Amino acid sequence: MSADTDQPTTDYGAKDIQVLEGLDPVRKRPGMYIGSTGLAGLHHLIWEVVDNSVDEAMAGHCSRIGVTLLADGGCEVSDDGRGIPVDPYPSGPHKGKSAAEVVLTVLHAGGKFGGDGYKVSGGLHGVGVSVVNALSERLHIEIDRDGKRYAQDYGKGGEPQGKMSVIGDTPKRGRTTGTTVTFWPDPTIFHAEGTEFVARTVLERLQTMAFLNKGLEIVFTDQREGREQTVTYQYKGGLVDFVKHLNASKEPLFAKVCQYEDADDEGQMLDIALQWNTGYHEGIHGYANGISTIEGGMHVEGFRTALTSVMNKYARAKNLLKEKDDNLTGEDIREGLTAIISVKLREPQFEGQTKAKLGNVPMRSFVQKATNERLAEWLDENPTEANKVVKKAISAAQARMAAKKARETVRRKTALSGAGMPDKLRDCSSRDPGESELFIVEGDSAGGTAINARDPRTQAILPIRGKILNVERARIDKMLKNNEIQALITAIGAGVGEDFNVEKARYHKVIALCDADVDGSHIRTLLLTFFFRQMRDLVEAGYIYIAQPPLYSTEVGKEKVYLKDDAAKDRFLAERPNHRKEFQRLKGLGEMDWEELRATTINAETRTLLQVTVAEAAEADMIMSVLMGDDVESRRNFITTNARDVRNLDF
Ligand code: 0RA
Repeated sequence: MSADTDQPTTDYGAKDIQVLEGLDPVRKRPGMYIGSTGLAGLHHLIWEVVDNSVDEAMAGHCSRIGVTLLADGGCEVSDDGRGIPVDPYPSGPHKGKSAAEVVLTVLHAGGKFGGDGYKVSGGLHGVGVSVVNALSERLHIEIDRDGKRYAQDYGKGGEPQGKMSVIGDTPKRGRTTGTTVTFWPDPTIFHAEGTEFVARTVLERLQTMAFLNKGLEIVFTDQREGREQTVTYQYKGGLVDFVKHLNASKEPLFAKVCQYEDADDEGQMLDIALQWNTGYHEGIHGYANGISTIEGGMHVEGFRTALTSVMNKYARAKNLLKEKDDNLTGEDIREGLTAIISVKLREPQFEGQTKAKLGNVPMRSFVQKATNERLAEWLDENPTEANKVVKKAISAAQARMAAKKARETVRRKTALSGAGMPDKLRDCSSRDPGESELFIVEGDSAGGTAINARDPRTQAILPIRGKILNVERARIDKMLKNNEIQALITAIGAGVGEDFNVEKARYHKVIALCDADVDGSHIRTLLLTFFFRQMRDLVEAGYIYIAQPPLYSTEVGKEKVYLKDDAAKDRFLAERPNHRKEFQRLKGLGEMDWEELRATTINAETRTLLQVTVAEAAEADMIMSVLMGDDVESRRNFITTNARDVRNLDF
């Protein structure tokens, strides 16, 4: 540039400037590329490599992807695609390197070669395999193409160890083209949580990928010692199978699944499937380029808008709505709906707190238009099913109005009786929610003991009797009529359901204190379900806890010793091999006097509390339904297969 004219002085322009980015920035700030260097980031490496193979599948060139966790800690991802091109660049900054080497050593190289044969799906995972190479201690690639097998190795940080070279011929039968990437994560990068992959995490993601890519076969193999297993996912029905899978633990309102696809010339694609169940909760799951959009976004917005409008039009056309001006709300219509909105697009923009909300505005009208047309068609073609949906929405509307009345009653009661606290509540004297705790205690007698055991300044006790209503089955209007629930809502003081405002909560610790027996665990689960459904923000704020009364007691000399659980008992025995006294299994809170209860369970200095977290709302939604719903069989299956993974729910 010349300073006085601000014009280029030669025809040397931006097109000629080659910025070669090495992999150093990735090792300096890994979080920028993979989100974290914890377990989530570690698994991100797998998603990144698998996404490339899925792209090849989406382009129609790959039908099988294998993911293998090797006994030595590595991860191998193979596909039967065309194989990444290996011919050397004839000129330019990468002269002599193969395209594959460029993909593995140059940041953001993915979409920039191979003409339009290869489009990177982009998004959160779309940072490229070079990032995986940069964060690995070692990486090996093998490519089958043109009858030859090519291979290349990379060392720590993605340093090439020699050139891409032919190591033999491709097998004469079976898979003759494809790419296999094997990497060993660098332990100096993932030092905090280690480099051990979690099979369940990988399986969940691969299953979702298989649902989202109809027909694609994904084979997971764990070769690690003692954990050997092989699982194959392949869904001929794609999203139809996905929706059926999600509704399997519930009772579908009808067997049919509504499904439609669309694409335009801007590269926008959609694939949507939906089915209602007889439950009351909404489960709309959005994906953009295979990435879960937990916070929703334009695709989900477009779907919801169209759904509300189509259903109202249909109900009105068929004279199913009594009042002329009475519309079904979106919420009424979405009650019991399970839907998958999967879209694909160029350059997705992920926004929101967790970068899990799709921001591309044109996607809204694209989904809206397709849903307006195709869902309306589906309703016309399936009148029996359409009728059931409308009926369900109408009854949801009635329940909504009844619930509003019930809420008003609760509110009025609160206003009338002065401070308005329930009779059974023994409140604490502090008015600072930050230091106040509410113990919900099962049974009046244990309640009495807890009242003596507490610190009356900061600890409130609310005894509840019997089993509170099963909230998964009960609609909110019924639930709100229940005395125990009313007392709970009033004591917490922050409203309920859509009116709930966590900032008004009177306690920042709400602690379920239940017996260590079957009834106790049932009541605890019911309480958690209620909090999850109706006071979700309380769970998300980390205000819900589970008290842990001890399971055993024994005597050492004259002193009574309490042991929290079997592990504590084992530790105790290991330390005192000569212990001869009996262990008593404590069934109920009632077996302890108030001093014992204080020491073991209530006193903040000596107790242990479990904090209840909702890490994945969608996951928790399913767990709650399985645990509380009507399908006993799936409940039993779920508990036997996942018992160790649902520790947060502690049933
Ligand atoms: C660009 C061009 C071609 C294939 C690929 C990329 C490709 C990339 C990956 C990454 C993982 N698996 C893959 N498989 C293929 C093919 C160009 C051609 O053969 O015409």
